[in-house]
Amino acid sequence: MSESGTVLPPGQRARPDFPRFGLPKYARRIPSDTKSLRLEFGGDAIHPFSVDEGELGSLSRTVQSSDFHCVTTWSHRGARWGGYGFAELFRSLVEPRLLPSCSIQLVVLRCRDGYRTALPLDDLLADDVLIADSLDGAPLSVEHGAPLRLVAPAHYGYKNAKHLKALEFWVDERSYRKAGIGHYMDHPRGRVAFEERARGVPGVLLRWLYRPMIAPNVRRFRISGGRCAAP
Ligand SMILES: Nc1nc2c(c(=O)[nH]1)N[C@H]1C(S)=C(S)[C@@H](COP(=O)(O)O)O[C@H]1N2
Ligand SMILES: [Mo]
Repeated sequence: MSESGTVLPPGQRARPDFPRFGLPKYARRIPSDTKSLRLEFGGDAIHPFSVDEGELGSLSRTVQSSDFHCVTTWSHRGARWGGYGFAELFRSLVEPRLLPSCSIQLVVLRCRDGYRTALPLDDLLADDVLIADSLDGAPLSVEHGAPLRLVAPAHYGYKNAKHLKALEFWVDERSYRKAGIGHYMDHPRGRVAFEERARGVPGVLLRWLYRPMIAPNVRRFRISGGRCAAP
């Protein structure tokens, strides 16, 4: 976890606000349901199941402050997230449903706006990874991924999936990686400290490519008076 007051990771610049952001394709996609606390669990390594508010509420809550780093080089410092620790959620809900002689390598995160990304299970088991439902003491807003989002501070923003719908636990990553060439942007890990901005392209180079895109994209993602439709 990188706390305010420390040096920013390579190539990042702080901005005072915390804009709604993402790939342009998702700018106008607000999920029709941003309220129900339902999460689905699947993938080839577990017995599928789903949880609702009640089961989530039985897990212990945690609060954590961390910096948020978008791959396009903007960072928002000192966000205070509240929610459920991923590791505890995994140990108490997922591990008991693990299929015999299966080990999990990859977790695919699917979102209610159609967005998806993936991380190795080991990265998600870090202490500072949360399934968050609050930000800075208030319920998570639609802008920031209501009702539930992933918070993985050591990973770029694009791994911090908003509007979570399902988590899939896979034995290996073949089925995910072969799913399209569009995935070249999605680095298998996307660690901020190592500037893993994208697969196959040096992170340093992408800084210069991405920076001019920030301002227009922040405008594109601004939610103003009902212009966003359900997907
Ligand atoms: N469902 C969903 N999650 C998403 C995205 C998205 O478009 N849809 N964009 C990602 C990107 S690129 C970033 S930088 C962060 C932005 O989070 P914010 O809108 O809370 O600033 O969300 C990430 N998670
Ligand atoms: Mo991002």
